[in-house]
Amino acid sequence: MNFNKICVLGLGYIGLPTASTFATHGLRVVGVDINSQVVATLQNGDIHIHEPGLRTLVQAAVRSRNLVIRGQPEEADAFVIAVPTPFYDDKRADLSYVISAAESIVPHLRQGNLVVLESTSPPRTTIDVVAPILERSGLRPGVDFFLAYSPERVLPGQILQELIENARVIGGIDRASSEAGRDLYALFVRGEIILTDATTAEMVKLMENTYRDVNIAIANEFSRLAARFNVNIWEAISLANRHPRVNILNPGPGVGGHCISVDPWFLVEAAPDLTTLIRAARKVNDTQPRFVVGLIEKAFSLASSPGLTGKRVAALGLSYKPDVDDLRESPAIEVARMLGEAGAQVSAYEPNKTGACVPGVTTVTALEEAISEADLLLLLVPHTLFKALDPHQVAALTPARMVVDTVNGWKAEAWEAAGFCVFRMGDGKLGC
Ligand code: SAJ
Repeated sequence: MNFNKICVLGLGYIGLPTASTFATHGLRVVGVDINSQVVATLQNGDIHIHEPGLRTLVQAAVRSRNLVIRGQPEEADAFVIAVPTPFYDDKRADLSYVISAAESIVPHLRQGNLVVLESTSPPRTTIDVVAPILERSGLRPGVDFFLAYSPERVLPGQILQELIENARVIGGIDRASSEAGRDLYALFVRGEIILTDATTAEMVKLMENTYRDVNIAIANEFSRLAARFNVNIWEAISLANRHPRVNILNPGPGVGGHCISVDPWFLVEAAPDLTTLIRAARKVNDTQPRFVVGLIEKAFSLASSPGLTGKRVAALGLSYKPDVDDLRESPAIEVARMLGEAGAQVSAYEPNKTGACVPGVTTVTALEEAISEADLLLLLVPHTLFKALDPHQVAALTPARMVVDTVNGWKAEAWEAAGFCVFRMGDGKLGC
């Protein structure tokens, strides 16, 4: 199938890079977002998200005149839906953005078009939710137009490279739809393109992120065991990983982001009777911030200053992982919030989103401000900037002499040599 013009619905972390990449590969692309602020920002040549290389790519796409930004879709050869699928408080998938995006395509759908859903969705969403909406156009999926599911699999921080180089799974509702999807993505994907059916492709995406969640959960559970048995988990993991068939991931303050902490719930929702392990892993990762707060309480107790009330804590990092600006579902925020609720005075500094307004957390715009009146420095996210800090220079800027490192981001010996008492998460040998 040939494509001249496509519409990409949703201009977030996935949609914007995807739309821009299609545009720089010669397609005419209409990038659509329902948020008028996002539309205005992009139309003014700016971008609203932080991702290495994205600004340059978007500017090149706009300059080539192949990418235009609109608030509504229009007629095109293909429609790519890349809107968010958050969850409700009870962890059920909120498909309202997918539904509205599909509905907005209906008036513009024409014979021979291709529609691709990229948004992570519960199994059967393409067939049971998207197809019936598109049928309201009077056209039949698989007969009059092609319909496929193709998961995005890119890692925030490396999106532009992975978008092109990762293998791409395309699941059509029939063979012709899979092949139409392949023809579209082959315009820029250099990784292998593998064709399957729509529901398998949906499952593949959910399985990948659930697999990672379960693996991080076991690392987090190991970190709790290490504290109990007076073992340094970081050393233990590196030794266990010398086994040729073992690859334990890193423990930390929990699992965040809009993917790994959300997607496993879509499987739990779809089959509650079959997902005991998945649910248990979610519980371990969701309760890890509580474990971190316990560690901080322990640190103050060992320093003969028990309790959290009135304690001044400099929380370093609020994003869900290093070197990104994304705060969604961030366990670092959860830790900061819980400390505040327990009476501590938390000053949080996130270098990638200095102006962020985070409910329940006091944020500051400079590292010096966060640490200048602190009793304890709490490393929550191993940003490159934080890992590179010189402990002697930090010591001169803060009265704090205690450090809690939840991510093994700092060399304990170096910080101890600068006069800090270091408490590392997952290190049973606590104290100085
Ligand atoms: N984390 C740990 N320990 C680890 C690795 C990660 O605690 O060893 C934490 C991170 O700090 C973060 C969370 O897990 O809070 C998730 O981070 P991540 O880097 O594992 O994954 P994401 O959410 O940034 O991106 C994932 C990727 N999926 C997989 O690796 C299977 C990416 O390829 C997907 O495209 C993305 O989800 C998505 O959009 O679904």
